Amino acid sequence: MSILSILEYPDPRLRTKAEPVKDVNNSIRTIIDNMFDTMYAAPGIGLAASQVNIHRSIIVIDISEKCDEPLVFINPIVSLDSGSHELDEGCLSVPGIYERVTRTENITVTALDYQGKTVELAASGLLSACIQHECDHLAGKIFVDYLSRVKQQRIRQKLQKLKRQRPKG
Ligand code: GNR
Ligand code: NI
Repeated sequence: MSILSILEYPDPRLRTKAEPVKDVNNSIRTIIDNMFDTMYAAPGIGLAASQVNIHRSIIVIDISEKCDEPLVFINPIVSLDSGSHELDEGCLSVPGIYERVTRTENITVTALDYQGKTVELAASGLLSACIQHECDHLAGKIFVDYLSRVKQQRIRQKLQKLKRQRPKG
C-alpha cells in the first residue's frame, strides 16, 4: 500500500471531471486502498480520487474518532433532500485554510461499494457535508469556490507564500 501525493489549489488538474468506474475490479480496489492510506496519513476525514490526480469517480471517507469506520463510494449520486447547515470546512488540497460553507443538511447518496454492490445511505451533519465536499471534487469543484472573490484571492496569496517558504511541500 502507498501514500499518494495530493494536488494543491490552484493546481488546474483539480478542475478535471472524474470519469465513472465501469468495473469495480482489483485495480480499482488498489486505488481505494492507497486512497485510505493517504487520507489516514494526512490526516483527513475524506479524500476524492481527483485530489491524487486519478480522475475516476471514487471517494473514501472516515469521520469516526478511532478511524475504524471506512466508507467507500464509487460513482456516487447525491440527492439534496432538505434543510441547510453551516460548517467550517477544510481541504487537504487547500492546506491550513478553514472557512464556513453552507450546504444541504439532509442528503441521500447512491453509489457502488468496495465489492461493486449498489448501496444507498441517508446522511446529515458532518457526514453529509463531507460527502458533498468529496462529490464536488469529482466534478472539479473546490470549497473555496463558494467563497467571495476577495477571500479566494487571499487564500491563493497565502498558499503561494507558504509554498515559497517550503518548496516542493
Ligand atoms: O479532512 C477534511 N476535513 C473536512 C472538514 C469539513 C468538511 C469537509 C472536510 S473534507 C477534508 C478532507 C478533504 O479535503 N477531502 O476532500
Ligand atoms: Ni477536499
